[in-house]
Amino acid sequence: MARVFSGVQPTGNIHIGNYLGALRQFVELQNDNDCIYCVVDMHSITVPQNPKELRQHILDVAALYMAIGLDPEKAILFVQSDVPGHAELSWILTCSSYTGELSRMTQFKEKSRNNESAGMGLFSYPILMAADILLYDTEIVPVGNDQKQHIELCRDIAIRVNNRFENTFVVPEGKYMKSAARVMSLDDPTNKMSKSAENIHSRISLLDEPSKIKKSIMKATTDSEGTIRVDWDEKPGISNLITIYSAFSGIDIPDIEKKYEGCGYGDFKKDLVDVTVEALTPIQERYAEIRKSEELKTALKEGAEKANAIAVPILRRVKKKFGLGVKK
Ligand code: ATP
Ligand code: LTN
Repeated sequence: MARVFSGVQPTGNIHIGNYLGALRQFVELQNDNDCIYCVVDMHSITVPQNPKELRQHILDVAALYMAIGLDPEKAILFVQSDVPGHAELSWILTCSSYTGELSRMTQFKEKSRNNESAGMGLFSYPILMAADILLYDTEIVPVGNDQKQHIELCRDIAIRVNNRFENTFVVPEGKYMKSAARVMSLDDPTNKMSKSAENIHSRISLLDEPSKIKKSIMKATTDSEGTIRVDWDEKPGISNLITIYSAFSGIDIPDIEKKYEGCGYGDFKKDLVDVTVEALTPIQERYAEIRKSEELKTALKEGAEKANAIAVPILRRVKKKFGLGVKK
């Protein structure tokens, strides 16, 4: 049994990129591992949030966790700010990090674009993420490919501290999906599908209605060649759609290419709409039930208590190594 930890931000619009790239593996891992999954609300305030909407989005993501099959009896589900150790460890790690390594993070560079008034939270975001992971002696972190650089930074910080104070942290490993680890935007397949992109047809959210799914897929960017085959360099749009088809249907990519030999993009896209709607409908039905139930809040409250019980002794160990505090 390995300790597994991962988190998702409560920023609305959880999309099929988040699901296929990360959330899907959360479910598989919960049967044979000691899993902890968090709604990282403190990460979301790195950009301004409307408090009322944020509270709703926290519950939305937690309900989605359960709707995709995470079971609070098997995995700990909780909200980051309900466990104070995340913020505390984050400061300790801040003092073991370098401004240089943080300024090299591509996510920060993209989001701040050299703007002097870019938030400090955006800059130190990867340190809070490292704290999330190290607070639980995590061994495995299932995430999308886009998080590789943040995981490497977390490992670097853990190793650096261990070199100073032996056996302070467990050094974690990232776990990335083999296929669909990076789902691309439907309107610009050279960029990853993102919650924050302006065009809603660039993504398919897990809670989209069939008519919206259809519109987004039918509008998706392809190319003028007209054959259904994967070629990420020349045909990123259709390659992305085939990958999504494969991930939802469980059919291997070469079999999909064979099945659609001689067919046009229109026919393939129509089938992709059906495959996607079929995969998302049961999730949406469970979501509607869980979101309005009391079971959700109870699960999160119990989850926070269980998470805190694991975090407290680990934080005590870390503080002791650094010589902090006098309370036993
Ligand atoms: P976005 O860019 O859409 O705002 P994010 O990475 O900021 O996404 P999170 O909610 O924190 O959003 O991400 C949850 C998980 O989804 C992470 O493990 C991340 O790696 C993964 N993920 C996000 N976008 C994609 C994508 N397009 N393809 C595959 N995985 C993704
Ligand atoms: N930065 C991550 C979300 C995240 C996370 C974590 C993922 C915050 N803390 C700890 C894994 C482990 C992202 O996906 N954007």
